[in-house]
Amino acid sequence: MSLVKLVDLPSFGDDRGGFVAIESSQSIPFEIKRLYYIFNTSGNKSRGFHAHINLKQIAVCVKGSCRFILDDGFHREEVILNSPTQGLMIESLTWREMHDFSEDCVLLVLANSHYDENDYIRNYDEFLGSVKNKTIEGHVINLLKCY
Ligand code: T46
Repeated sequence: MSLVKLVDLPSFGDDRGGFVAIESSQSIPFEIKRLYYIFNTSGNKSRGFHAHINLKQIAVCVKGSCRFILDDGFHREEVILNSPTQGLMIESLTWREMHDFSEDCVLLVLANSHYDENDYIRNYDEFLGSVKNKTIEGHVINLLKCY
């Protein structure tokens, strides 16, 4: 299964210009509790390098472009975001890195919970440990279901 899940956002552009309307829990699969945006970026300054324990997010490059790397501890995939009508779903327990920002990039991020520094895993080995624990937990639950 691909790590890169792109969500088509409801787009109502016409000859007056582009137009996208995003509704919480409707056009995106969670309730929006927070949004933030990244701008004034530069191509040689990468960002991210962390995972979240619980947070789910959708990232939309409303202007310009940037390259995302997503990593679930087993696979690593990358995608270039350059469309204001598509959002990249970023699931919990996914390592993310953002590279190659264009100078005009404006990256909007919609999040399903408020800001919590305790939800961040900023060390890659720690991230791999959390993935391993979750995988073992999943196997145990499946085994218990068999009995
Ligand atoms: C993510 C990627 C895509 C806040 O005070 N409130 C907030 O809601 C956020 C997101 C950040 N901050 C503070 C924490 C740092 O002092 O703003 C500063 C910049 O955050 P950070 O270095 O984590 O930014 P990025 O671009 O590396 O990562 C951000 C998000 O933090 C992260 O959740 O998934 O964008």
